[in-house]
Amino acid sequence: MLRKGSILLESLALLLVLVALASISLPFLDRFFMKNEPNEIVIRLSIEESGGFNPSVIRVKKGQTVKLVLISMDVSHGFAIEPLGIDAGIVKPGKKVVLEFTPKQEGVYTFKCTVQCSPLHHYMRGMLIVEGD
Ligand SMILES: [Cu+2]
Repeated sequence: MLRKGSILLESLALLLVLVALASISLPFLDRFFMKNEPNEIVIRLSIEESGGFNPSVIRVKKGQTVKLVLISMDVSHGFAIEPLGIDAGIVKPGKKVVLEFTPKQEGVYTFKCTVQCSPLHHYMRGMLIVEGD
């Protein structure tokens, strides 16, 4: 009787360890298996309190078409680079929005969230650096 109980407890402990390991390793696996195409940049969006845009600085080449894959990790967000006339609209939780554009001018541009997503929403910004050849 006692033996059965301890086997059950050990199995439960093992299961907990496996669940913990899976939750720790999944973000790494996601990064590993999510193959980026050339010129494809994945940006994960979280409220500013959890880090905001990740990455928050992106570098692209002038005249080279770039594909931005926007993924919201929590609530609805927006994405706009106003000086370039780019607005991805709403990026819903768990949904991907893909945005393609070809920067024509070198410079440093601010991109920002356009949806009131949290108290620190107005700080949710990033930087797009367009480099020359
Ligand atoms: Cu926001």
